[in-house]
Amino acid sequence: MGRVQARVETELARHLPPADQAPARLHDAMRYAVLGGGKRVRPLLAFAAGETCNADPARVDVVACAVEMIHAYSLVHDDLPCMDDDVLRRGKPTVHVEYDEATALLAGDALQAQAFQILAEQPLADDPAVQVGMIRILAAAAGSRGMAGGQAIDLESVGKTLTLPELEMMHIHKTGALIRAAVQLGALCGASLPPERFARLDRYAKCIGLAFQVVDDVLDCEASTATLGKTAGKDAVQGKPTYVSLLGIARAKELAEELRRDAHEALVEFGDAAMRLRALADYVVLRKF
Ligand code: GRG
Repeated sequence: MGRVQARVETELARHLPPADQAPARLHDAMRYAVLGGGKRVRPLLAFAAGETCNADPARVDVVACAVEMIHAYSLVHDDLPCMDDDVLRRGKPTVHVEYDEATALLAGDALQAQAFQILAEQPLADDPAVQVGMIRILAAAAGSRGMAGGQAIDLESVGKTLTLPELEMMHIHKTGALIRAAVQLGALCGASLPPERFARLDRYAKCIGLAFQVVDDVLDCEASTATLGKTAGKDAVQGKPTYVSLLGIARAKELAEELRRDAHEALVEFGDAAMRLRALADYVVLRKF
């Protein structure tokens, strides 16, 4: 993990505009939002999925950076006063606190655009149609039928009681869509998989996407602000429906375990090639921050 995290940090720094290039304040804010923090779960998943089909790591670098830029943009916008209104992210003041709201808004916008720019500019597949398909996958995952749609459902559901299927639908979009895209794009950087195998990878990604959110809800209750590097306990304060509020903490932990088992199950046919995907399923569920 450390090796991939360090590699991704270098690649992200290379793919972001230099901080001294005009408009310097915007570029500085973009780099502040992306560099020097975060677990890099989505890039790790892209690399691990790439390994299952012998992907060229130089290609995976690009999709890993693009997905992480979309993720970083979503965090910057999510922290704005008009959304979650938070002051702490990755152990640092949020972008609108460190800079200002307008800069944070633009930094998020520009990170989203930069993600698609690098996906379009760099060679990712021998067949151009596959590369266009990869751009489409990220666009769909980030858009109104993916992450942004999930965020809209989230904002609408504050103070409401959701059913479990409704909560799941929200998180499949808000958190799960980008995690699925990370796995799919990593795999598409390598030799093409038979549809049945690709579907199994996707099944794995769906399971860990949900598990990630279940664990996030548990950690929001159990971990401290210092450990998380973001404000703990906010879900309850804001009256947000979560797996913990719906199921209780013990059942939420069981659900995360079930999803971890399902994720492993989806990978059975992959043998050693999926070693790192298995390890990441464990990491997502057993993590402490
Ligand atoms: C603003 C369009 C838009 C979307 C925001 C992803 C998201 C949607 C908001 C983030 C808020 C949140 C707490 C989501 C739940 C799970 C999640 C994505 C947590 C943050 O991801 P980590 O833990 O963060 O991978 P790091 O900092 O490690 O990269």
